[in-house]
Amino acid sequence: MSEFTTTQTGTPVASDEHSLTAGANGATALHDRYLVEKLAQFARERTPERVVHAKGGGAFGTFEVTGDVSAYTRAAVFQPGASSETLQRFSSVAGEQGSPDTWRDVRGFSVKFYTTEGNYDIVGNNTPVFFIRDGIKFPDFIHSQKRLPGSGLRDADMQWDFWSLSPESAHQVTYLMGDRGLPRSWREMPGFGSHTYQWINAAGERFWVKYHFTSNQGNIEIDAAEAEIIAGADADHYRRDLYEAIAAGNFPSWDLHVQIMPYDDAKSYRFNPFDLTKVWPHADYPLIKVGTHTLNRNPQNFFAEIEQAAFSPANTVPGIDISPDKMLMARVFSYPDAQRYRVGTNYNQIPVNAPHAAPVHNYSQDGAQRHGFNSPSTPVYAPNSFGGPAASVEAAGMGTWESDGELVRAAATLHSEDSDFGQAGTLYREVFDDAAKARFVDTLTGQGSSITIDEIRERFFQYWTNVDAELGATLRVTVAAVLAA
Ligand code: HDE
Repeated sequence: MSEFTTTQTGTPVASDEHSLTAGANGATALHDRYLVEKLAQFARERTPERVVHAKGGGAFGTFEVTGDVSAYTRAAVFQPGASSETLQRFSSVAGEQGSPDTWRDVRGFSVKFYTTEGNYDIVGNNTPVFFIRDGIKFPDFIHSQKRLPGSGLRDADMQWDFWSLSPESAHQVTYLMGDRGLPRSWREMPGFGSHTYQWINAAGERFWVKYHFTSNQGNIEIDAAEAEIIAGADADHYRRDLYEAIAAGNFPSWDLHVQIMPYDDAKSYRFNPFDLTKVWPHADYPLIKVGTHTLNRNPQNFFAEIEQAAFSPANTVPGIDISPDKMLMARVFSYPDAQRYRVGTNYNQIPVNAPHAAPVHNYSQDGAQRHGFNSPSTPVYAPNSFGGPAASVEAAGMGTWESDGELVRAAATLHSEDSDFGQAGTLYREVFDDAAKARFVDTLTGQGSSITIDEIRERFFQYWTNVDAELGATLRVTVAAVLAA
């Protein structure tokens, strides 16, 4: 016999099909506890979706170190020969839970390493840069990409109004409107930590670092027409592709590389190395291989293990820290804040978020849904004289940097070659081949002709002229032709 149905508290119930009623045709009794519990539980099945990166999917995996970067970081997860369990989540940024995977967008690329020194998260994207360089603009940027409050529709005018008034977005928008905006699958795209992070070695020496995950499946993109067909036919195309590949034993993998900048180079480098709208040319800082990340286990329960997963740039481990990137500093506040709201105060006690290879010792207590706790003999405060956990600077292996100055609201001091449009122009001219350039012009022609306000369309032309004068001139002609048709 199979098990019988019970209430949430384990009591057998009498029926899966019939409510308790006064006679077979009569009123339903409010004291049908099982009916009430079942409906109440159902009404609470959803937590709020992520305000950005709502649509996604993921899997568990293994990260194996094959290189030797011990000269740059003491982090156990990156020491020669180390192997760690991982969780990865991929996502789109702007669309809601049910939105089609193949809408043009940046894709999220989050990896949680369950290390012996606690969880380490790299929460990046499939592009190495971002639209803005100060977190204070993020809510405005996202509002402009989401939906109008009245019609509930996405809107080219507000998207291009924001972008054309925020010239620092040009590099990322060039990636987005190029082929990188439409990967064929999550398996066939790269990932980047994007920000500059800090590494600290066993001797306490500091380095600046950028992460690159290169896909062993190659980088494969689809064109806009194909993306549109897939969006209609299978909104979950990427989620299905990943799940089916792993279920069939076809495990996707990425090699993790880093670029390392000596600590003192940051002061005099030609670009501000903490500006998230810039890449570091490989000629200056070549890629160094760290190891390979392989996804090899599907979730058993999408909600418990993927929807409730909480990734955060605040989750660092000894030998790894953040940098003076204003975006990154805003993010280390924002993610745990979002997760306390979205998942709940004790979100880090949920199995997928709790450390799997390191113990937790601290004085946090109580709060909704708590189920992990210290023994009653552990003191509830620090410092104490009863042998409770004590903090250790040596164990923490934290990063530092010098900082001095008045409290101001100002852009970072310019380095010699800081410019909003320079690297965007290089990407267009030197990285895109002729076919990619043609697709890019097509996409931008569609974008430019969907702007309805002349002043914003004029700023759109100026923005692309600043990226590349010839490109700007071409768009004036192609957009005019569409509008005249
Ligand atoms: Fe996020 N972002 N973000 N973001 N982001 C979130 O976290 C935020 C930024 C990224 O798979 C949220 O738990 C701010 C850059 C990914 O679960 C939220 C700023 C990059 C994911 C949040 C940024 C990202 C998120 C939504 C500007 C790439 C999905 C709910 C300072 C380098 C993680 C949540 C997953 C998710 C805030 C900018 C990537 C609200 C304030 C830059 C991949 O906390």
